[in-house]
Amino acid sequence: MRTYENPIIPGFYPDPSICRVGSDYYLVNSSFEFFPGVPLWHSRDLFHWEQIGHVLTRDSQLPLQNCRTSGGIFAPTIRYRDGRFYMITTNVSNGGNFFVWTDDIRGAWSEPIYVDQPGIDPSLFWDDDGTVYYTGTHSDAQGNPGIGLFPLDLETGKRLGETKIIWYGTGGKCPEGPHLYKINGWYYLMIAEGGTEYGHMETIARSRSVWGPYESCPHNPIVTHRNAHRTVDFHAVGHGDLVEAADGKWWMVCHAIRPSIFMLHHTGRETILLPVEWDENGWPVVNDGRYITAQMQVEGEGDVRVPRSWRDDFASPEPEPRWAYLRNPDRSRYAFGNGLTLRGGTDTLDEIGAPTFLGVRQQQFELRYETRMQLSGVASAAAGMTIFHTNEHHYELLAHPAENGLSVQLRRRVVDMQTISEPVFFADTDTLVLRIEAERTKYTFLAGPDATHLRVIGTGSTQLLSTECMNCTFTGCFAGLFAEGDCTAHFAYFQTEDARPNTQRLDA
Ligand code: 6LW
Repeated sequence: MRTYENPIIPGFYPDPSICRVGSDYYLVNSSFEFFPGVPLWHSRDLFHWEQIGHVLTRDSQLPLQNCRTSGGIFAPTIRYRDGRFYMITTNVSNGGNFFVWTDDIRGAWSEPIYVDQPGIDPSLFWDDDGTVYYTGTHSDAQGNPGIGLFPLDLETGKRLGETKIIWYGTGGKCPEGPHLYKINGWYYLMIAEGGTEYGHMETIARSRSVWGPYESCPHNPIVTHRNAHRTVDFHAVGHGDLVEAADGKWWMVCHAIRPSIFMLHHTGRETILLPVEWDENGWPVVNDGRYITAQMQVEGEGDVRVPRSWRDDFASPEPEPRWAYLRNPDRSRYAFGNGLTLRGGTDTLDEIGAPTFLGVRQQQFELRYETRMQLSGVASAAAGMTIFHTNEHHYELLAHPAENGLSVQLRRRVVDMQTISEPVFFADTDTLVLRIEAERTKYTFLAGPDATHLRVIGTGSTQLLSTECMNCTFTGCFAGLFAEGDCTAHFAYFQTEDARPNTQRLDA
């Protein structure tokens, strides 16, 4: 037997969609107001994933200027057909539903081709006769939400027929995240229902015609944790996509949340992997009907651990794919190669703007983040390291240039509350080591002249950076570097270390 860890892609990587080309798997996630858009992953075995880049890498593909928190890019779908990859998604803040394509999965993607269809969660399906169909959310004339279908011209993005609702789901709210599959002569339509919170579920129906009528699976929902006890590893399981592996086995990727404490989560909706069997009546059974766990046992050899520690010295002229900007960046304020240099601008982390910010998604509860920063500029400017969820929910360890040294404080913003700690002055230096110790329910912020002489500057609760404390966010916490105002900050490295006690490390 093989043990693998869920999430297979931890951190704020929601709404996964997957496709297989030979023995290569590709997976994409939604990305909202963060740039580049639609993280793109590759695997050869469904368990080990490498981010190979993003799909939307140009401002012309991804206009996010001033988009609201949790605006921008909603759920994507990735599909492959006749040598070409397609990714279809929604920019809810600018333009709506569109798709892009590429013939080189590690190269650039096309300009957006917009589709004249409201709603979200678009997907593409090729029928045996070559007709391409668009499915997505759609409401009927009475406003009842369901899943709409229409034929699509992939050259132009033009619709080739009216949208017809083919299924309303099983009665859960927000029928969404549809994907169509043709398996053994049946058209299967799998969707998410119940909303992406604790009532989330996956349901499926099938028909002999793509236009329906669709018959609901007798054991729907095929996966949900809506009735699970609060102590289970995952909640809000849903928004799935099916894939047949090269060996003929079936799997589902979907997203789930890991509460830090009851009903609160701060690491976003994360991608998990679920084994799927087909029963004697041709209906899918997910993980034998059992709840999904953090340690999954399946057939196979070799246990799989998700990496937790890494270091980036910013040696290359471009940021590694794990890094994200907030909305479209002013690239003149970033310099990579031999460390990272940030120049502050007028936007701060408090606004719906494009502050000088570069972050990585927080992927585990217990991590140690560290950097070394050299700072110069005016006393009113600031730079440092932040735990950022939205412009109203962020904590930062910030340094101000001061007369003959640096003054360090912990600034915490939670909606209308803002606290700033007493300044700690470090004399005769323009360089500090900054560290954030992340634990399940708190962050500890430290600074000092070197990694062996750090002082605690302050602490902050993870609870107040949790999604449930916000007005609808689909995102999660980042650990990031930032600069505000007239200053230049040079970061020699950014390091993430597994901070679990040895007793909890399966690979220790
Ligand atoms: C996604 C949709 C959803 O497009 O949230 O709540 C949207 N469900 O499926 C953003 O993740």
